[in-house]
Amino acid sequence: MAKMGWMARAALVSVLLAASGAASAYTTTGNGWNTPQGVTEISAKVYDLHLLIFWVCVAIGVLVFGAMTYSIVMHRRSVHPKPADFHESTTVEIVWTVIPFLILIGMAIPAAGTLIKMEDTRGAELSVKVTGYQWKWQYEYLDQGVGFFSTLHPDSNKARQVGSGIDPTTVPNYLVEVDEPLVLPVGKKVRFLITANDVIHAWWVPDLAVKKDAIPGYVNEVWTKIDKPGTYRGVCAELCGRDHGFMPIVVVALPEEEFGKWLEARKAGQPYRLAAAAPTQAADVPPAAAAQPAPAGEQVAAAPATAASAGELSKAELMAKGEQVYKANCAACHQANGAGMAPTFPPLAGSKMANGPAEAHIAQMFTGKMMPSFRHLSDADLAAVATYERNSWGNTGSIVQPAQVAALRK
Ligand code: HEC
Ligand SMILES: [Cu+2]
Repeated sequence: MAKMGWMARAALVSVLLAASGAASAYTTTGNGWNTPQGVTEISAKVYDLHLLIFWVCVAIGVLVFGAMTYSIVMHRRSVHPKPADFHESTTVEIVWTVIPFLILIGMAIPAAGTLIKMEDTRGAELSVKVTGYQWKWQYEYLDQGVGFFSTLHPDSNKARQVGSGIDPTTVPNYLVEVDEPLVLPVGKKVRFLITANDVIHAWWVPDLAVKKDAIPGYVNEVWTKIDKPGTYRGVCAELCGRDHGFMPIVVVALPEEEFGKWLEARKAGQPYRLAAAAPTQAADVPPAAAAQPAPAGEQVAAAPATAASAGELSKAELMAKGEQVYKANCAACHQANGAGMAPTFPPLAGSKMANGPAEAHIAQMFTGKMMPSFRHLSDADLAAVATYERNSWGNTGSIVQPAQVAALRK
């Protein structure tokens, strides 16, 4: 074979590097050249299966292309001007039917074993409902009464806007970071109930070897048991509309005890803070009240956030949190500047409700008429977003505390 020129070689290497780089950009256990081994028993099995099938393909490829090349070279017209003229050999036909059959059986046995294991959600110790939305994920811990939305991190979101002027390479974990990750315990069997609220999405985290369609009206089941604490990233894997590329997944796996602490804190309305992902804070938040980024792998959530008495939040805290909740949940219809979109979506700037009694405002978020209900948000999130609406765009409403929301939650 002719020697490959250095240019061709460089081109091949860079194509391979680019391809592997794209595939491994957000896996923790990938080596850049292969599918990741992952951090679960199933992901290890999937990896082994992948390599097994890969080598079977390589062997078949070498044999088939070897035979073909040999025939083409050794039986070319200049050597054999008169082609052989034979037809039908029963023996050959039986051989080339039986061999592929055996190869298929040989691959199906380990594959079926792994598939059956993947589907076996029995004995799960924790159930999380995962709902895909255009364009975010919702996580609900079914027996713990905890639930929240997980959306693209504000830093990535800002940088991705056309003409943002922000160099994406300066944004940590660009497009694979979220405002609040899914937190899971290590060493526990976690069952996911995966569905969607609008169109088909797919929940995919390569390091867990979990990839399942999220289909409106269906609940798909899948499970994982993570062996190693860490942060594992994924993306929506089903083309789901304009912002399909902007609904990443982040799973933080914590040792059991830390997970328990997180759960308690989350029940009290404290979201998990990723190290590199302190949400952008409103300028008027005093440093003591602002949630500080935690050192890698640690959670701030467990620590009491402020000196405020249990459950009570300061106005600055409510405003900062409220702005995030508003941007993630309300701005699509009511607009970031509160101006709404006539005629369907009323302005909140100057709105009677936002300037009137808090009760009606809270009730509106629980049961809108045309507006979807937001009762799945936590008391703290609803209190914060109400406070934010009541004190932005010239509005002069009272502040709302989580307890007020809780009292009206029926
Ligand atoms: C899908 C669009 C949509 C989203 C998202 C949405 N709203 Fe609404 N909102 C409406 C519509 C439509 C109305 C008109 C009344 C109704 O249908 O209930 C409304 C009315 C309101 C009103 C009453 C305004 C007035 O003075 O009459 C408030 C307050 C409000 N929304 C708050 C929120 C909050 C808080 C959020 C986010 C948590 C939110 N909305 C998200 C569509 C939306
Ligand atoms: Cu999607």
